Amino acid sequence: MSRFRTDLTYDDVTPKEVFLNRRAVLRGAAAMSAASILPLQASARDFAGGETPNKLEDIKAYNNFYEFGTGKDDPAKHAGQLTTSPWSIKVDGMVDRPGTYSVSELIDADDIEERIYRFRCVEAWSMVIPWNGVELNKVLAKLGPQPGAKYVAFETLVRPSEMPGLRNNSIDWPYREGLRMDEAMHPLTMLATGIYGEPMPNQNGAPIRLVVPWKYGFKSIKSIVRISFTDQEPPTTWNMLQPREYGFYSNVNPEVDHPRWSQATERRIGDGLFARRRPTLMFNGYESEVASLYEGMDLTQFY
Ligand SMILES: Nc1nc2c(c(=O)[nH]1)N[C@H]1C(S)=C(S)[C@@H](COP(=O)(O)O)O[C@H]1N2
Ligand SMILES: [Mo]
Repeated sequence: MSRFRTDLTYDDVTPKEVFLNRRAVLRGAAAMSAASILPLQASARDFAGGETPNKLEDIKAYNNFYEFGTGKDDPAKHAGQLTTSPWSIKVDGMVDRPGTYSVSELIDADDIEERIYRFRCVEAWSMVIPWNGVELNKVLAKLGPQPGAKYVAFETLVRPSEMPGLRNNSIDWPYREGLRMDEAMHPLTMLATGIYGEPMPNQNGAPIRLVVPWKYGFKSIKSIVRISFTDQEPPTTWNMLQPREYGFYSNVNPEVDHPRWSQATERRIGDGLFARRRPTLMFNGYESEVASLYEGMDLTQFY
């Protein structure tokens, strides 16, 4: 982990211990009236520069998950009915071990860790979220991408009986996202299975969702049922809808505005209505880790 921030105080704790420790802490905290932030920071690895994580209640109440409606409170209202077990994920395309996998077949419990990341939505709000999950590269390595595979594409479940938002036919379902292979293999990219040591809340993308902390939130696709390996840049939902507003890369960039609003600042959820907006950081604060992926690319063209 030395390639990341040096302010990680608990590097000697193995990921599994971190996760189990967090569960124990959480049981203790639940016994108290308010869950305290301090025990969390003692068990999680901080990739958010020491910023205070949002409260679980905020993380679960203010969401984008269009399969359940377009309102920020629709996922919390409607996602409870989603059946997340059993769950299967189809793996196909340019890969040595295609097939249909359960979550536990894809993810080794020993690889689960807890990381606090900044999360920046393209609509200029942000949160700080303690995710539980694994580095995506560990899962991809198990599947065996073939040398010709240049991209990984993801799809979300389409189940109209449980997802009222699918009636909105302005989106060509399933929700789709994709990453270039080097982005997918980057150690900051996670497949997340929980938040604050609890199983992933349905509204946040249970049972398994992507987390790419240096990109706008819409790249972090929820409730994944398909992972495909391809040599072509895959179609992605927001780019299909509004190519001028949403590019394939979607890296957080305070210097490249959305055509309809500035990306220079953001509103932190939970800060209160009159709080000062915060400056948005290049690559959401992960510049030293990820800028090299885009060397030589004009970021105003590849937005
Ligand atoms: N399947 C699916 N994934 C999705 C979305 C969606 O509508 N459907 N919304 C995206 C957007 S725009 C954001 S900002 C994040 C929100 O994640 P959160 O609700 O866990 O904060 O999920 C992303 N993943
Ligand atoms: Mo978003």
